[in-house]
Amino acid sequence: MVRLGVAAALLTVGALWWHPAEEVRTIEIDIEHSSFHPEQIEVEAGETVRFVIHNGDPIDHEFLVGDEVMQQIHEEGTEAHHGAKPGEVSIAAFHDAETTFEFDEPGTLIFGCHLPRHYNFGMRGEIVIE
Ligand SMILES: [Cu+2]
Repeated sequence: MVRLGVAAALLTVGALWWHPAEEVRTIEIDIEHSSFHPEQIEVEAGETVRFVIHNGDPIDHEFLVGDEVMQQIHEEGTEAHHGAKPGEVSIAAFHDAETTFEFDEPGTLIFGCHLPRHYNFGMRGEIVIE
């Protein structure tokens, strides 16, 4: 009976492990000299992506996913720290951070940093959702 129980447990773990809906893709993003690399990302509608951001700069940065309107709100806003909302995270100098975001609909979104002058300097990238 113990052996059966173990086999059943292993099967359950296996089923969860391989279930396609559980799949989360990891995309790594590097920050160097106040710009993101890569600057363009392609994802699929319905996909959940875990972004791991490596900040190689001696200053703090942010990684915020959203549309043009959202980016403008952050550009004018004063939120000092990010981390609680999906797709929004602050990355301290020479540190790594991660955030997970689910893309529902096809279209284009932007990721950007809104510390003073960074976004207009070009600290942004594009996410194409297919
Ligand atoms: Cu920045």
